[in-house]
Amino acid sequence: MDGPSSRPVEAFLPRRRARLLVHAFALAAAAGCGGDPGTGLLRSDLDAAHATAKAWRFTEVGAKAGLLWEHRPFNPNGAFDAYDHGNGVAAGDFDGDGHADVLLLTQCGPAGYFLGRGDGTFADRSERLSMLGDGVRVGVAYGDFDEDGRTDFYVTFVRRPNALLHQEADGTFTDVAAAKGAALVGHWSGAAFVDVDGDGDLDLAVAGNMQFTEPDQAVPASAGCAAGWKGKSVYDLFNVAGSDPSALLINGGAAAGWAFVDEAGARGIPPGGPDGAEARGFGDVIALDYNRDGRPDLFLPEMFRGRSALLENDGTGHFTDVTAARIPQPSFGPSNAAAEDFDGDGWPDLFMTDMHSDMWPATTKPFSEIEAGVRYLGEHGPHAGVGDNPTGPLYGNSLWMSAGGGAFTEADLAWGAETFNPWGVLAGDFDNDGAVDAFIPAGMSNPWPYYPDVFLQNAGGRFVQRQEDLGFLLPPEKRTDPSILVDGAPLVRSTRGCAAADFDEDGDLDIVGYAWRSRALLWRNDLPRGRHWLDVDLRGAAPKDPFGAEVEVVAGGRTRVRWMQGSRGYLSQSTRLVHVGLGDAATIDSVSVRWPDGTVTRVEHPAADRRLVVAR
Ligand SMILES: [Ca+2]
Ligand SMILES: [Ca+2]
Ligand SMILES: [Ca+2]
Ligand SMILES: [Ca+2]
Repeated sequence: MDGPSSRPVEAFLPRRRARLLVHAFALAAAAGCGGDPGTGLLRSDLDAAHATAKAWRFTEVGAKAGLLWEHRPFNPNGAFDAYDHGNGVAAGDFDGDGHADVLLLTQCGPAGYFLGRGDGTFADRSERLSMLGDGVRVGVAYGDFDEDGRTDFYVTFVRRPNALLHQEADGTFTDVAAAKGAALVGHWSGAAFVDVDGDGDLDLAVAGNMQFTEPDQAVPASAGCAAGWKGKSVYDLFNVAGSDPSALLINGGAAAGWAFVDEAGARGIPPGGPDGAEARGFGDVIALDYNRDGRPDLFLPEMFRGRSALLENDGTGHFTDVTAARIPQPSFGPSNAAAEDFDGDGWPDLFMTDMHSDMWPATTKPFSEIEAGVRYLGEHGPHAGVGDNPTGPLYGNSLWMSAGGGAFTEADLAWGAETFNPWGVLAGDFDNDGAVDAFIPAGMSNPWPYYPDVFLQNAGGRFVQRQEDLGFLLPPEKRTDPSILVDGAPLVRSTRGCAAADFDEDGDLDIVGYAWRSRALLWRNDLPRGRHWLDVDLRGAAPKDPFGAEVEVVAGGRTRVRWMQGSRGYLSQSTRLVHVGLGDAATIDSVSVRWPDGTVTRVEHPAADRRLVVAR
């Protein structure tokens, strides 16, 4: 399984259905499926966990699944500078064999590239990304920018040119960033592929961050970490440090050899700024169609000082900042955001996770003494009193629930969406009940106290925290990693980038990520059987990856609306399949796809509990 498969996509569908039948009736047959010589993991082990699952759990199986990889930060000393912002993760079928794969970025040391076998285990092909070893990596996005049918990657860096990795026919990669006009140099964070100008090719939005290193910061010359770091204090980032501008790379298409030109300034992307009050740096970028006019809009969460940007697309890739009118009180310090329909009205809601209002408790304060479910009056968190800022930014998460037509109402506290020390929000229907849930990777690095990851199950009108009974506390050390000492104290384990895909192809979304300065983590979703689902695999004409397409599924008397999204997860990207939980509905009335060019494809009565390919 060393290269992109040339098999038609339908080739793997019968096998999928067969597997699902096995799951539905008896798992005894799975015992004959053999084992995996690479991991020692028996296929029957994987299936047995599902067969016996009575209560819903996530089981962490990263090492057993073959994800043998470690995250290594550039600055080993902790969280006093923005190097602790972490790295992105990508999940999806990269090599075209139908099985979900994983890419893991680290600041130092080798990036991880693991090809999924479809049974929840992986083959290590990390040598294919060895060209990323000479710099501090940050975020990742993927899409087929040159329409050759193979998935390509964009990887952002700190003070080293960003990489555009073109996938070759043999599954290896070539960095073509310089030739394609995409070799940006600066402090970059998240990125998202989406066709913003509607001309049929994928453009690329790249978030610029604050200038969190000193100008003479040396870039590591090899995959080894440099001995010294010259990051600015995180305290400087609030008012002093300048920001690198964000980029909007417009794809010139076949006529231009698939080369990009950065047109951010001419197209309404907020500029960066010099040191001082004008500095505006972003933490990530997502594409969403907030007013459902079929034109992809952008949201850039600003990590410090509450000036995130909701940018409305006029359909030609020119943007107007509508934040003040639509999101009058964004979170103060969000590093990430998700756009999903949490309340089931068919409109995308906007959930921002605010890390930087929460990082001010004394470093000795145990997390059990922190009031996690409240928002504070000021940016200094627990020191600032409880209650919402009446006019300015909100000092905590914010959940902007769409009221239709592009209007939003803030509903974070009403929904129970406030959490502590969150890095990102990975939204998805993890329990297949038809309502979108969210996994919140959380926890600051040393010397701040650990705070657990949070799982928000959508209970209809409110989230319920389920992380403890679902198994998200990291065993066995839970609070710290005693094997690694920083300043004489055990390392605080916390989670950063993560992404979702159904790696074991059992019909539920699993989660892949990593713990800071620790190993890769794969949370296998052990959802008891019974609820129905559909994965919609959208094959566009131009672009072939139709990010932004809207999918409407009618089943069991309910209509659910989802979107094919590029950036999903902090600095990360999740499966390109549109996963739809159907609850008790075993049959589907219809699936309608609105493609980026506005045309609609409707499929009547497709079967549930399978992958449905819809081609333009
Ligand atoms: Ca694959
Ligand atoms: Ca390609
Ligand atoms: Ca385009
Ligand atoms: Ca799964």
